[in-house]
Amino acid sequence: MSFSQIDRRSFLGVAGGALLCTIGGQKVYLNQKADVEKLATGVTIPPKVAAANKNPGLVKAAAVTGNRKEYWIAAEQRRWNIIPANSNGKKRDQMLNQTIKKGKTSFTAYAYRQYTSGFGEPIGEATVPGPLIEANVGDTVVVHFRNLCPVPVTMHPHGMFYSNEMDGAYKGYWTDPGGFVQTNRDFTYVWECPEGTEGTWMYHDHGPMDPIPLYKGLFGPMVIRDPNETPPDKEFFVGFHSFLPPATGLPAAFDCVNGRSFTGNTPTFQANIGDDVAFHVYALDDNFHTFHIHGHRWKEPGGAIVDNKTLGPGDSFRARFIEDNPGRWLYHCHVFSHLHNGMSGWYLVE
Ligand SMILES: [Cu+2]
Repeated sequence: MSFSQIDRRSFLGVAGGALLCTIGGQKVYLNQKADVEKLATGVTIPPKVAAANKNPGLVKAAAVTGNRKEYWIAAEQRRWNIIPANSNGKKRDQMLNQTIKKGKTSFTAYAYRQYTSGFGEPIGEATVPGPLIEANVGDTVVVHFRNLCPVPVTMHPHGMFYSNEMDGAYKGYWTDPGGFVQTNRDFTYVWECPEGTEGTWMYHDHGPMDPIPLYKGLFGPMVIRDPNETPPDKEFFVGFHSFLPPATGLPAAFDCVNGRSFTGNTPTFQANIGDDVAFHVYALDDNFHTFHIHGHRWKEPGGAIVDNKTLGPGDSFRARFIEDNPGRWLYHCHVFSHLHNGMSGWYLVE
């Protein structure tokens, strides 16, 4: 079943809908609201986490072996509008030039927010997706993480190298403290970027409430650069994901790019003829997506020329090309039910 097939009637219905996950013994369905705070009360604190709560000295700081790249990031609650109204008070789909009628579009999201050193000052708002984590090959990324959400959440990276303790994943009885960061607690993740980790990646919550916090907005882009490679002139980050009723409490499901839905609300990217352009693309929900840019094509590492690339859940890749085609272009997921449920945006080339 596609998320866009979840209509208001099935949302309000008592039964039906595919199983999304089971948390604390409770089943969560794709088409029903879920109370994540209530679900959290059914989750037992794992023994290593309980022991570390009593004796914080049990959590050993991981060694920093490379050039230190440091971040302070909190997970916070904030109101998030998937389709903000324009200056005329209308919620619009610019691609089809029509007003969107999907009812309420605001909910209380969970979002990552970057701070200055020592959690001194926030650097902007908490956002969906979270702040870009970037490093070079040879760096060690140190993320000081603080959970200000009402349920245990974490940060789990793709692409990097890390020890078992730095996984940021809930593993039931075997969970380490970094995989179960409780409300108002901190954890410091240390992730390595040795040779072979260069690429486009992402990070996301992988705590005991997984995947509900991710569906509430806890994910973000990550890039590890090869210092020998010329950086692109323009680069864009495209996160394909969805906001679903169990996470938002909203009646409708939304297919999104970077936290927003429908062309004009999703990011509008801009480049000039001759620019060396990089699109960093990742997908994080329960569906397969395809990334397509009208009027453009790029070369895969194997040499194949593509203009439409499939991504499964948790996949990521980079499309890089020299800009050669002016115009107002669409970029979008080519699964039609996703495209027409908001997974598209503008790419403007002058
Ligand atoms: Cu899609």
